[in-house]
Amino acid sequence: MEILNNKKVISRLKNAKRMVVLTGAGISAESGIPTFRGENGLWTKLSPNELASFEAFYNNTAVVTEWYKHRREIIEDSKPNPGHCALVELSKIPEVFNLITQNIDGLHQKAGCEDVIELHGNIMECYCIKCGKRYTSEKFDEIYNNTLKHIPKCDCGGLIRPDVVWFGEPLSRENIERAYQVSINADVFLSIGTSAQVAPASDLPRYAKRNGALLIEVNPNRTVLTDIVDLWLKGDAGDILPKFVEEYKNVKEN
Ligand code: BJW
Ligand code: ZN
Repeated sequence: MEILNNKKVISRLKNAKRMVVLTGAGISAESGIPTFRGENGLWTKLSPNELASFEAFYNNTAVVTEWYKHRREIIEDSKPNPGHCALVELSKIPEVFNLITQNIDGLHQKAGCEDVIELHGNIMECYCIKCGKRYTSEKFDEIYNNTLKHIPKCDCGGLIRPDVVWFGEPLSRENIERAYQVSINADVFLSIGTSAQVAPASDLPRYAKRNGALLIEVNPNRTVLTDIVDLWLKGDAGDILPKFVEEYKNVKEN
């Protein structure tokens, strides 16, 4: 059974020149990385506000540091799945392709995507909150292992934190501006594996649609976007995306 079976959708895909993809935690679920919300979400057990904020890090440094170290170890052991790989193939088809991710796991890059707009940072990088000195994960681990209470500190005495964006923190201006720009110009916008609940990333699909893009969602579950999308491809990204890419190639060629 074909997943692209709607004439209007096919004709808009055929004429599309600019495609934008926004990914969330769901695309990495099949690589063994837990999502944040939902049934198997990280935060069904732990409250997001208790962990992913600067206040949490400052007041409970050991707990938050341990949480990130644990997640980094899962990510280091993980591999891109067929969903990530299909996006590399997809990137070669339209004239203009942009990939925006909320994920901090670097799996799109591991799969071979060269230009990824990372909205929420990358878990492999760290920096000192006082002097800004940057630390690799290897250096971080070295300091972590040599610190009695597992609270890594910089030479200057400042705490070392992961280079991710927590609640209440601004996103990199350059990245979010670029993300808005490409989304507004998109002919097709794919929202993949995100609950679309966290702003400003969650605004991007809506802006794209308002500016004329065909909006497609890939998700096994309904989200706050599902009612406004032009096409909901219900299922796991690792299953849907390889099929989507094959059928999209045919649409473009015929
Ligand atoms: C599958 C699948 C499969 C499963 N295939 N799919 C009220 C109070 C306080 C704050 C706010 C407020 N109202 C608005 C805000 C702002 C806030 C916000 O949006 N909060 C909402 C929760 C209400 N946003 C911010 O604070 C942002 N900053 C900001 O606004 O700054 C303003 C500012 C300006 C100037 C100066 C100062 C400030 C920052 C947001 C940062 C988000 N950070 C996190 C943590 C990153 C680090 C880390 O990983 O620990 O980013 S939160 C977390 O959520 C993470 C994710 O990137 C993000 C989005 O989650 P995502 O990817 O959508 O995952 P899930 O789990 O929600 O969904 C997974 C989906 O996959 C589900 O739909 C599944 O069905 C699906 N799925 N398996 C495909 N196989
Ligand atoms: Zn420092």
